[in-house]
Amino acid sequence: RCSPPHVPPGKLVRNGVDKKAVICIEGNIACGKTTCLKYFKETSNIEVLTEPISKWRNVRGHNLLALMYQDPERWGLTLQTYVQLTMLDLHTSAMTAPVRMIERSIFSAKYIFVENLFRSGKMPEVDFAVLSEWFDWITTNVSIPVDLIVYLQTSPHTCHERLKQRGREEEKVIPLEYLESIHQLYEDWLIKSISVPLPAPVLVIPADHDLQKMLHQFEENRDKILAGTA
Ligand code: DCP
Repeated sequence: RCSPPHVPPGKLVRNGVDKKAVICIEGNIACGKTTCLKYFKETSNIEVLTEPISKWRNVRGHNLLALMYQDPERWGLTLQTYVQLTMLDLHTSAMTAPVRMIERSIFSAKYIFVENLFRSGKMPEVDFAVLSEWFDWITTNVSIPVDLIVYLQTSPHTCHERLKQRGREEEKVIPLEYLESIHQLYEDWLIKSISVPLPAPVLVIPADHDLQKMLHQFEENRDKILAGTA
């Protein structure tokens, strides 16, 4: 994917035709995705789509996120089916600006969170099979363009500390081991490139640092990120 020097960030050109850029911000729970999205939303003219967590906490009065953390065997499929729907909705909505930044993606929902539930024995194989069939159908039949993945790479320990600090009620039961499993899956996917396909090139940003340093790094990488190139 090339972006010639005379073309401003966010205006990818492929075969001479202007193209919009879609950037997914990925990383472990509490790695700082919200800070990254907020920074770019405030300092550039782009469209930012945050994870529909408020929907997951209230589907016609039901808190699927809380149910999943209380009893993953019973409610993992329920939450992840709804996550898949809400992420599909985000990916397929009409773009309102030349550059779109999305918090996570339908890909990490499947390759990281569903995979983790299954591998840890918390999701029955039959539930995993149904989610996989849905995912395969969607990704075969629906266009989900992604130009760049920005990976906010943290240590699980940092995420655990940030998680405790923010004190989101549903997440109080999350142990360090859970964050370690999510971390491992992210590393296998985005760094080692094993196990599952990469939908786009990856730009890695070390994200264990304090806020000031993180903002500095976002600024340093601004042009690359907004151009959708790694
Ligand atoms: N979650 C899940 N399955 C998914 C996606 C998310 O179980 N497919 C859970 C993990 C978290 C919650 O949803 O408990 C939302 O977490 P995120 O890490 O996505 O969002 P944060 O607000 O924690 O992001 P950050 O702190 O990086 O800004």
